[in-house]
Amino acid sequence: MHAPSAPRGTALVTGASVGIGQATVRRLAADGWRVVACARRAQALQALAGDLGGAVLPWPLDVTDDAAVAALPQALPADWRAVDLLVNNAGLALGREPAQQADLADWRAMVATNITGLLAVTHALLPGMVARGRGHVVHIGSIAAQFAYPGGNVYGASKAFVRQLGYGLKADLIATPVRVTVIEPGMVAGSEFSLVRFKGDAARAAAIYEGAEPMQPEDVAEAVAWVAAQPAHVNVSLLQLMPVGQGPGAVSVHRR
Ligand code: NDP
Ligand code: 8X3
Repeated sequence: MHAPSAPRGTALVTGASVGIGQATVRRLAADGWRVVACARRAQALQALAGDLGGAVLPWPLDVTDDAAVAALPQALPADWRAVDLLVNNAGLALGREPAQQADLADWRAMVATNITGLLAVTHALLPGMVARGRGHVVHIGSIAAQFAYPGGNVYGASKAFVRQLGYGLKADLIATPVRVTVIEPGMVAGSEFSLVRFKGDAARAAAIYEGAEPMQPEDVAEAVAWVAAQPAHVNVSLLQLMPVGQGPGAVSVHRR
């Protein structure tokens, strides 16, 4: 547990109800940030805010709800509107079937959340950062953006979009003090990621981590806190982290 430090500003974290997002809210709050915690599950956000006191504003938000996201900057209470740090964390994988067997609805849901939802939240909050001359956008991508694996098809592609968007935003923001970072974690347990991916099949989800020593949500939260704490003239563009027991995959070869 980190002792609270001097006030740093206002952060907004999407997908804050569990997992990496929740750990990030806790870590940022400990660093002195006031944090708007967004996700669909209001009760979990309330519980989180209850734990952390006035430093956290629970804000139920579905990132695929275009109207709610567009209204966000004006809907937030006046003293929470100047978001200095946006952590685009809400995301999911659905299914791990080969592309030729995948469910199109799963593909659409991943695109709607990981790409379109992330875009909408960024579009809503970025102009304010530029106008105020202060801001940092952190995307939670994935190593799947770079390393393809069987069944990772659209999930990996959505995270490749996230990485490239990060670079593109930085190019557009080059004459501003606004920073952009993409954090790409490898295997993280202790979240609902695999349970969601396998649609509630707990045994299949647990098998992903069997015998491995994955990272925990707190490890990624630490990376978010670190990039946000760099001096204002330093922009960490891309940060990839894996557990020690995970490495870049070999190119696949099919042998008859
Ligand atoms: P979890 O499933 O535990 O958390 C996902 C979070 O996203 C939840 O808080 C969920 O909240 C929220 N969310 C999902 N859909 C929406 C939506 N439409 N609107 C708002 N919030 C939404 O997974 P992780 O914590 O593991 O994943 C967080 C991020 O990290 C994701 O982007 C994931 O791709 C990425 N990642 C995860 C890795 C891992 O191995 N676990 C590795 C690399 C990256 P709610 O259901 O309440 O809306
Ligand atoms: C989550 C990590 O390897 O399951 O982004 O795609 S992986």
